[in-house]
Amino acid sequence: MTNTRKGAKTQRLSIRVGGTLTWIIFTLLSALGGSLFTLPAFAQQRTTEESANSSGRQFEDKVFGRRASSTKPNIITIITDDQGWADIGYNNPKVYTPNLDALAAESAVCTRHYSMPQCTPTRIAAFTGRYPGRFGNAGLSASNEPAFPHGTLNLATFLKANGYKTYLSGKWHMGVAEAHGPHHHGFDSSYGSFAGAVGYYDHRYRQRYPEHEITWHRDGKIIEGYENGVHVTDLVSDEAIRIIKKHAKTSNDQKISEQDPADDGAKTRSSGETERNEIDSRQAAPQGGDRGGASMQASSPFFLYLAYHAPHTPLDERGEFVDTPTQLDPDNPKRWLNEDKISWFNDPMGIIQSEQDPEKRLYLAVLHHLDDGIGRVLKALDESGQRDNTLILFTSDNGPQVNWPGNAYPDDLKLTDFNPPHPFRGSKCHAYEGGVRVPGLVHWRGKIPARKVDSPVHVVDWMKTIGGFIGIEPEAPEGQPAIDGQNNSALYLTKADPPTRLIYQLWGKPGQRWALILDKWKIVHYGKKEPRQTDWELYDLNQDPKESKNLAQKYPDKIIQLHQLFLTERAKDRKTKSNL
Ligand SMILES: [Ca+2]
Repeated sequence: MTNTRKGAKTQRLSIRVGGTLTWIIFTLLSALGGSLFTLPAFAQQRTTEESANSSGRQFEDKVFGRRASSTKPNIITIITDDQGWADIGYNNPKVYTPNLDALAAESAVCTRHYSMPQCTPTRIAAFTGRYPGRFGNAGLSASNEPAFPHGTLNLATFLKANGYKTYLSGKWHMGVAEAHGPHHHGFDSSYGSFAGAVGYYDHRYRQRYPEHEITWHRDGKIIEGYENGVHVTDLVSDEAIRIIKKHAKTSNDQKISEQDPADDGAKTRSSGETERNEIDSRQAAPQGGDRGGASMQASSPFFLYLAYHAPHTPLDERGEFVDTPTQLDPDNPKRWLNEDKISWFNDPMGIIQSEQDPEKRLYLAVLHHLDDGIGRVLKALDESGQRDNTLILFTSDNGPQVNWPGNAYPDDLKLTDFNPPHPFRGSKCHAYEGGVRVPGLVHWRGKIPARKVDSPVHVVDWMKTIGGFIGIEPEAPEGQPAIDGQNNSALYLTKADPPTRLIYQLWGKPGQRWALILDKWKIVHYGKKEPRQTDWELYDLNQDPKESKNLAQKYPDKIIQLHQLFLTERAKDRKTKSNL
């Protein structure tokens, strides 16, 4: 009955097609909050209907229409956990991530890709297309509370309503009770943890939340034994690979494997669990067009939300020694026990081995393992012939964790300054660049030119941008917060002029951290009370990406302008304790 209700909700979603550039302009004007200041050249050039119509036709030809593929691409959104801007090889040669670097070499590499300052807020923004404050205060920092109400338009319900099979592999953390799990928010299949960071080998949440400690599930049902003993990066990657293989066409281009992703994972579960999953999978079939068996499934694209737990603490890399938690070697306290025999601590370039600090070396090993998992997912796309028809968006949920107290999990290590140095001010949970400026890639082989994109983009853009790629505009149902963000598909596909970009940052408890970005300008304030105009720091991110020189005194008019824009954004937030 639950699934029947879910399907009815999905069908009621209001979807509007077309008018894409007009919509971009509307979004831009809305974001700018009216005529508070002179529109930049980009906006001025496109404010006439004639210009919009002409450009719109060109845009739709390239993006949605005759010169583009008429087949909707598969979509994979990859979010890693606490991977900072410098925790990837293409930004930092001291990090070994060859698969991500190879992906970057074929992608739009977003040099100013923003997240929110922490896990749950970023996931809300990425998944719903709204800033987390639109739903209430509960999602302004990492939270176990429900992140948004049932029925909220999100990537899964949006894409499911448009013919996609929808999958989650990995971390959810947008309401960790079963009643608010991903299986209630549009996923045909979901696998991983309801809660946030888990132990890498036991897949349990933090000990101080006993009601949420057992969290590893498939389709909302706790998996007996939590897949104990298998590294979380491998579990999440293997699930993604199963999904990709499931959607692969066979040589006759008609049939695909009828094997459900749940089947391959049955080895570690009871037969009863597997039977329940098969039943649930059938019940969760989409309402239209995908009920006729394998040949029908072959025509359905898939959406995979691939949310890795790594490289979040507790860091733990055991290799083949799965019964031995990561620990220092008593005979050589600068080395980890068995380190030389664990492949993740070793790479062909010798990059990881050359790091002298064992804690940093452990972190690099975690990144190496994560990169390997993503590489295996990409390989599955290649080998199944689906790479060219798969759009991939990659980012991290926030900046790096720098220190970790340990003891939050069994065998949890205390770590001090364990991240590689990174070039920005602040780290995880900060509104300064170090907390929110993260790696970002947009990849669609043969469609998106490989290049650097230096204009600011944000995960809150994903909903509208994906809508742009598939030619369908997501629209919030009546009574729901309007969708934030902007459609960047033209920016990636056609090298269109970057629009003026406003980004709104807010992080919650215990103190409030506030920021707003308008292109190169950024205002920041830390304090529990709502910021007044006189409270802001001001930075020029082009000249001073490290945010070292406060220009508030020098440019008072800029402060006035950005403060007014901040007030416009803040007025859209729902200032309630709960998100429900
Ligand atoms: Ca995180």
